[in-house]
Amino acid sequence: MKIDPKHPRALSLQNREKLVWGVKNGITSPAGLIAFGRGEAFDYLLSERTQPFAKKAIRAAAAYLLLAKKPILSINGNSAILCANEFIRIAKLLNCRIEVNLFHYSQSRVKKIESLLKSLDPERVLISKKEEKIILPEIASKRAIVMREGIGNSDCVLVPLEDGDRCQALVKMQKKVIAIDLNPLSRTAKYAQVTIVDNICRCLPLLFREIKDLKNKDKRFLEEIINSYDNNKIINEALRAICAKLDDTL
Ligand code: PTJ
Repeated sequence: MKIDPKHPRALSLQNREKLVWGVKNGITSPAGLIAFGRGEAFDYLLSERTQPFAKKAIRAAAAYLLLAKKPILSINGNSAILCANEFIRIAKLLNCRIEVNLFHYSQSRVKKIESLLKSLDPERVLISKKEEKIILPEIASKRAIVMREGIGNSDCVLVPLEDGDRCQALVKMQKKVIAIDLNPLSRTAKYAQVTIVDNICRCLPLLFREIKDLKNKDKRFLEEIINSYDNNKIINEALRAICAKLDDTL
């Protein structure tokens, strides 16, 4: 479908088309369309803007990723189809890799997402290998299947668009978890060390810029950002923004 760029909801419509294309081509899971719709509902309540609390979270996320010894970017079918280029840019800047990790797991979809990323930059993708796979404990879905060299040995994981037990399990394993989730009520949002309550399409370019700005700062400067960051406060600010939006409308 051709979308008129002057349409007031052009961006959202373009993203929907990308996801539909992703489903037709075996990259995105059909359930990804539903997940995207849930995200859009929250985005609407957040005025479809990157709010100040999201900017604070983006800064803390950049500090965590820069301080990490072995950061990794986890990608699923939705984030791959919406933002593969941004993942590659961030991975290059951090000199880290991207690992495909799926809820609706299938070997074929893993391969397709890996190929998509490989076509952009083969060095940034952690290609899955049978002998490298391990199963993380306390995860009820196939998201538990990870690569030892990737999420397995990482100390900081970027986890976009999921609501589940993986975040909790990763935190329990002493890893730092940065979530991107428009739903501030989700389990992932609650358990992550940093929750970016924003649309992935808006916040990843901002995260890239923030990492670039902070890249040459010393360790103490980055630690101060983290020490003064309070994720519970950020979640509360997000919830208050949603309530204020509803109050204004009533
Ligand atoms: O590719 P797979 O198999 O790994 O599956 C991916 C989905 C997204 C289908 C899977 O992880 C899933 O079912 O996720 P949930 O439990 O529906 O959670 C997705 C979360 O992402 C929800 O809280 C949504 O509000 C949020 N979300 C959806 N679209 C966006 C978003 N957050 C930020 N930006 C978005 N564009």
